[in-house]
Amino acid sequence: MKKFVSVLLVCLLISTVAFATPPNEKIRWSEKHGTPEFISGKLTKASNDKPEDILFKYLENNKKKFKIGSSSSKESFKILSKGKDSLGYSYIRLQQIYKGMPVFGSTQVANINEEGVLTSISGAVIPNLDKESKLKLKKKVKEKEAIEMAEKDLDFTPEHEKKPSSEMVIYYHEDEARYAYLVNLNFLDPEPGNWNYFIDAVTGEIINKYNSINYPKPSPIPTTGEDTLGTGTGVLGDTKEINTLLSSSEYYLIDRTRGNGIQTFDGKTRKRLPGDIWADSDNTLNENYDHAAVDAQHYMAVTYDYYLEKFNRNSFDGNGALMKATVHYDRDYNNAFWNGEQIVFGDGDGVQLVEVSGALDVIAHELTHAVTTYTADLIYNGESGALNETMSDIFGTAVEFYDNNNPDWLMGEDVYTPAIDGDAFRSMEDPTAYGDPDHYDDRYTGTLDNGGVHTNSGIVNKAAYLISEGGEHYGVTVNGIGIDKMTSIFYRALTQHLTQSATFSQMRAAAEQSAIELYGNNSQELQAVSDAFDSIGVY
Ligand code: L5W
Ligand code: ZN
Ligand code: CA
Ligand code: CA
Repeated sequence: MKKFVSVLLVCLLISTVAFATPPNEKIRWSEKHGTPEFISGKLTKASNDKPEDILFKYLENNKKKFKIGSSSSKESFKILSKGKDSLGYSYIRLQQIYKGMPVFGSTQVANINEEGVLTSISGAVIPNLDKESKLKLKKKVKEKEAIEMAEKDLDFTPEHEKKPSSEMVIYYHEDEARYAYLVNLNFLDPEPGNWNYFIDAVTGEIINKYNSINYPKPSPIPTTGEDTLGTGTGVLGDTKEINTLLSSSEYYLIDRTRGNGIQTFDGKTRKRLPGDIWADSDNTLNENYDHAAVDAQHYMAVTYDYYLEKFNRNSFDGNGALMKATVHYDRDYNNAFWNGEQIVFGDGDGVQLVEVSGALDVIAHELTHAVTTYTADLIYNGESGALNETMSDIFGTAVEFYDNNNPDWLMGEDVYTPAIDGDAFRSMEDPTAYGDPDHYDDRYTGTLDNGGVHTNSGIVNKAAYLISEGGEHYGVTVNGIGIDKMTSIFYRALTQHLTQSATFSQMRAAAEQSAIELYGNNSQELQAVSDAFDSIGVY
């Protein structure tokens, strides 16, 4: 009897001290890092502790899984942000750190439900940093030298918009971790650039570089006056309402009725940002030169309304951030972009493109880049960069359907090649129509376009299309669930589960987890997601 009691005691002790595996724990392991990239299930017992305490206790108890060596979980992760979602989950975004330094691109996000149960944690951790030989070397390069090396590499002398900056990070690249300076060079002339350089802090080698455009803050503009409604003619000749501000006898393209505002600026065909706040004398914007500004102001408002109505998201940061656009940027400029602060629209050359703000899907695409920055912050390179593009195409298209004025699964058709009917930049229904892949086996593996971010977006674009509309693809049949459910799943994935360096495989896990949370374990919605990802060869 005594022996039985002591065995029982030992068993009890083991089950409480050794933290038995949760019964429904599901782990997807990162092939690259050998650490979990997505864990879901009832990972902890219900608790009244603070969500961050629940998370850090879990991390501490699971240190071996995450391979963080002898450091404590608090020494290995820092909280980046936290909040609560519409289903009552608390989410916490983490940054991996090593000896107090951030590990570039290694962010994680955890979800804790209302009962205080940790239900998911995603984002692969870079393992065994204490065994990385290059992290034992002495740093020899000075910060100033790193900036000079990056500037020399540009092979032109830019007119800087921001003072070149440098930050020391741990950079994991091609299977090894090194100390690197992350140098940022930001300029508009002779061409727009927001270059990130990774310079080895020991050898001075340029390990990697990429351009993710970003610009400075605008000059002050009128904030007082009377909120008014103007009318205007858009790029395609249609009439629409626009929110304006009457101040000192001028009507400005300033909408104060949405979040912290929506503003449109005139670039006056120069390469300057933001340019001058748009002013009109009579609140009727029907001159040819006005058309691009009318659409920018109106379509930003439609995009704002979409995110608020569908996801209760107040502007791109969820906190009412001011939305800004500059039209008439440069001469004949065939592009539009989000620069980290605002949208920038060229007038197009009239052959490849007309004034780019005439396309609602393009405006919503660009503003979604901002939503992404404030949520998963998908790095604009390789697979995470292609996912960043996919998110912008999905919500660009979703806003077009929300506005319900000839919506389609094409991107930019309203402004693309005015002399040719029915074409576009891209198609989500059939990416191959524009040379983009619709299956993982056909992905682009070169280095152009940040590793093909606008090409490989076709792969998950196709999956998103199939989840919504259904269809057969490579012998797999997907039963569509409609655009509202499809976008709810991708929005949840973006805001609750995806992280900076997410891969296509993590995208699948994030979408499936989101479908489970929204619609249940045995739902047809989950089945549609799984089938669609099967059909594009992403597992
Ligand atoms: C619109 C068509 C392509 C959006 N940006 C883009 O990342 C686009 C630029 C202008 O894909
Ligand atoms: Zn884009
Ligand atoms: Ca479209
Ligand atoms: Ca066309």
